[in-house]
Amino acid sequence: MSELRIGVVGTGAIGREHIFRITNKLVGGKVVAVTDINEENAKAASAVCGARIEKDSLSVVNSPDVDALLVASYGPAHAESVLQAIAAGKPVFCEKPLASTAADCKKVVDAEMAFGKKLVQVGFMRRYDKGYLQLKNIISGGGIGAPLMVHCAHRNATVDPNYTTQMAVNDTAVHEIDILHWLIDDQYVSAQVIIPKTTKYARPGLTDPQLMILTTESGIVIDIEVFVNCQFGYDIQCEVCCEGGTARMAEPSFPLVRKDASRCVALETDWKQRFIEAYDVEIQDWINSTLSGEVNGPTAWDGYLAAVTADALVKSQGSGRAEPIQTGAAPVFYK
Ligand code: NAI
Ligand code: ISE
Repeated sequence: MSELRIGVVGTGAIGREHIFRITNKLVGGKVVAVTDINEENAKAASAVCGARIEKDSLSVVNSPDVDALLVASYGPAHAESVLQAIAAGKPVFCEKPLASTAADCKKVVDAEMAFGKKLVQVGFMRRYDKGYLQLKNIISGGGIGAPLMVHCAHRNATVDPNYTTQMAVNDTAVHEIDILHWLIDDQYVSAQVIIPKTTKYARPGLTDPQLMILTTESGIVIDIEVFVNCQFGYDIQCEVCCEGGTARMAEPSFPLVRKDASRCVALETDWKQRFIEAYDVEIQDWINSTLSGEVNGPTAWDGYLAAVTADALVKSQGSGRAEPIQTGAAPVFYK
């Protein structure tokens, strides 16, 4: 196969971003079919790439000219499409979260293992981001010793009115949940959420900011500030404090401007630009590996680990206590 013919389920913000990059920037992939429960979004996506519009996810999966599926619908709808793709034996890239419950993630893991070959890649694009890769190299190189603590911030300027307190975990912190265990090569054992004073900019009923604490098997403590109405920009921070030094992720580069008796450096305003290179590398890698017959990005098991950890954090949002995390060892299939 020299070209991967892709069907896309979900053509909202990131669905259209991925369709645009596959069509105009990357090589080896072509979007041939799209579907969305919102007809206008499907039409807008079709206008970007010329793909036909199918009635639903199953009709995309079962189209003979669709080699692989890209799922960018709403989290609770992901598992159904991914399971359809596995049933058809077709590779599938699924945006995070793999599913909105650990139980649904487990269904995907079980179905994939029963099929007997990896078909699923989860959209944890930070694993392709230069800043995190640089941190990983420094830490695994051993030059600054063993990690003891990790300090992170995930700040959005604002969020949609339908964003909920639980989404701070499932939609937002899920990126840190995935990237941090990969970065420090350790397993989470407990999760806690501490609720500070809520900002006046949060819509009524939304708890924002939240401070999330994860501890690992070896005793590393991680704090993640999730603040989705911070007003000033899109700001992702990560600093790893080790026995012999610290490593802080490089900031995206902008010119230093001197003006009005101040020195200013711009910030990104949303995820689309902040991680644009990571998304490009991620989707190109998915196309290449799928064409070569070997899906090799973040796995369904990674999606399951993230969901189990997210469940513990959500439980702690209610209890205020540190909640245990039990995932069990990764099946040999995923090692
Ligand atoms: P969105 O709301 O802009 O788009 C979602 C689209 O899916 C909508 O057009 C909606 O009508 C459609 N949809 C919902 N259920 C469907 C179904 N059953 N069948 C077909 N279409 C369906 O949301 P956005 O921001 O594009 O997010 C989509 C997914 O991508 C989410 O899971 C989100 O967490 C993830 N995401 C990942 C990012 C990353 O950094 N990796 C960034 C933004 C979103
Ligand atoms: C969004 O869904 C994403 O995945 C972005 O990467 C994240 O920064 C944002 O907080 C989420 O809402």
